[in-house]
This record gives sequence, C-alpha cells and structure tokens, in this order.
Amino acid sequence: MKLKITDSELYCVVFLLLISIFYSCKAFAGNCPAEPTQMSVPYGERITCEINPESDTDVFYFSGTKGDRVVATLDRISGEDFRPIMKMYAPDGEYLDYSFTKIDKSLPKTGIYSVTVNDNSQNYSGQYAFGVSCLGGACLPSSPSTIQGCNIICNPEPTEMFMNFGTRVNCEINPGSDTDVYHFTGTKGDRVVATLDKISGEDFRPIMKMYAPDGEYLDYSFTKIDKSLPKTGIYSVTVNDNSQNYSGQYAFGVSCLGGNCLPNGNFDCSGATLSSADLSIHIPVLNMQTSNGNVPIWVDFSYQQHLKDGIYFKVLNYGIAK
Ligand SMILES: [Ca+2]
Ligand SMILES: [Ca+2]
Ligand SMILES: [Ca+2]
Repeated sequence: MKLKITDSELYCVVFLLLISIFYSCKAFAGNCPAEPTQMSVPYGERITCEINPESDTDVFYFSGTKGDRVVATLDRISGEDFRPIMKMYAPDGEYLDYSFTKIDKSLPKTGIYSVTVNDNSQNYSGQYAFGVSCLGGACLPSSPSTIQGCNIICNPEPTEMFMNFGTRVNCEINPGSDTDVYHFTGTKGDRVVATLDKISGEDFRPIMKMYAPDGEYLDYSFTKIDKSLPKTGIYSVTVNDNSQNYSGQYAFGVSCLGGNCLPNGNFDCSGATLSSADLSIHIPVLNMQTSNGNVPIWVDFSYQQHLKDGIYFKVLNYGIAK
C-alpha cells in the first residue's frame, strides 16, 4: 500500500531517518513573522510576507561589511493592483535606494542594513517575497564540498547555486521580477565562458551579470561572457529578465577555456545526465514513524543539493505493512 504525505511532513520525516548521514532539514522558504513584521534575513534566504492592511510596512534587516556587494530582491506573489516597493537604508540611517524588483548595491558601511516594504500607493494589499543574496566580499557563501556536474537540477527559489565548470542548469525566471544567483570558484588567470540560453517564454529576454570575488561588476550578456578571471575566489552571476517584466525558462552554464579550471582527463557528460527520476532513491527503513502514526517500511525520496544547507530530501512515497 502506498500513501502520499503532505509537503509539510515530508522533509523532516526523511531527515529523522538520515540524521546520522546528512545535516539539514528545513523548509525551502523562510516563514514570515507576525505583525509587526521585523526580522533579520540571512543571505540566500527568501521570505514570503504580506502587506495587510494596505498601509502596512514590513521591515527586514541584514548585516553587511563595507565593500560587500549584495542584491536585495522583491517579487509580488499575489494581490491585484498590489505593487510592492522596497527602500534600503545604511547602518547610520542614510537612505540608499529603492526598487520594485531588485537593488544591486556595494555597501558603503559595515553594520546592519534596513529594508522597508510597502505597497507603492499604500492602497492595496498582497503577498510578496523578499530576499538578499551576496554577490561579492565578506558575505559570500563558502563553496559546498561536492557539487554535481553535467546537467544539474534547478534549486527551488530562492535559486542560488554553486556551479562546477562543465555544469549546466535549466531554471526559471518567475515572476518577471525574479533574480537567480549562481556562484563558481575560479583562479586568477583562468579563462571561463558563462553561457545563457533562453528556453521558453514569450517576450522573456534573460540577461546575466558577472561579479568578481570582491564584488566588482565585470560584465553582462544575453548569451555568453568570455572572461579571463582577474582574481582568485568565488565569482557570482545573476540572471534576470532584462525588463524584469517577463517570466520564462533559461539554461545557464559555465565552462573552462584555459588555466587551472581545465578538466582532468576525459570530460564527457553523455551518459551522466541526471534527471529527477535518476535522483530518486528507494530504501527500506526501520524504526520510523510519521506524524500521523504510520510506520513506513520503505521510502522513495528525491534529493537536491542546496547552497547553504546541504542536501534536502523530499519524500515521494512511502509504504506501510499490509
Ligand atoms: Ca506585513
Ligand atoms: Ca528563479
Ligand atoms: Ca530567484
């Protein structure tokens, strides 16, 4: 007998099973605290909140170091005529910038930055998602110890992934305001090419921007960036719709054209293509109980490598004794 369990149950069920092997279990999206919504947002997280009533103001904080390059993102999720706007303030309270979609900023000071979110006219309520990612400087995440190669699966929002050279990922800009972030580790003098292909989406025109490890903006392109890397460290690439109005699918990849990043020996992705089905695993289990009291004897789950938190497991199905 096979049972489906709800999404809210699924991550932790398998986590209990594999706690000795792996190390993380949490929901993909951060939870919005109740009014008055004021919260600190870690880099790489995305919080879904609500402006309600129409006059509502929510406040988010993140800590930054002078010279860090960050991008704050804002997406409208629901609410007819709702048009969320964010405003960013420096640690000393200086007003820095506003946007309906994203603020890409080199931080002028070290300390706690504040971002407010409102409806632009303060007349409409609705849901939105807010997040902050680091594009350079002290705030950069560390590279995970293992990164999959060849074709890899797109992480769910907030899509922020480490890429290997030779890796390609199919992801989505959705909604039109969406920003996705990629990182790769490079050595000074390496020659790399980052590639961007539009897959689908009428009027969707994806654009990528590349940043050096210190946050210096290097280049942009709608198709490819061919670059000799000026520094050693973690590079970042953002992908957006050019007008931040249209959603669609794209493929992003990064390859090495010379230097330390060249592959050792044969490099061939044929036969190594990963699909969701390839990643699903069927295992027998013992001594496990779900929140509704069932005792599974086997579990099918899929997994995804996540930037900050390691591996997420998703239970696809489990079986109980007949
Ligand atoms: Ca609110
Ligand atoms: Ca996306
Ligand atoms: Ca995104």
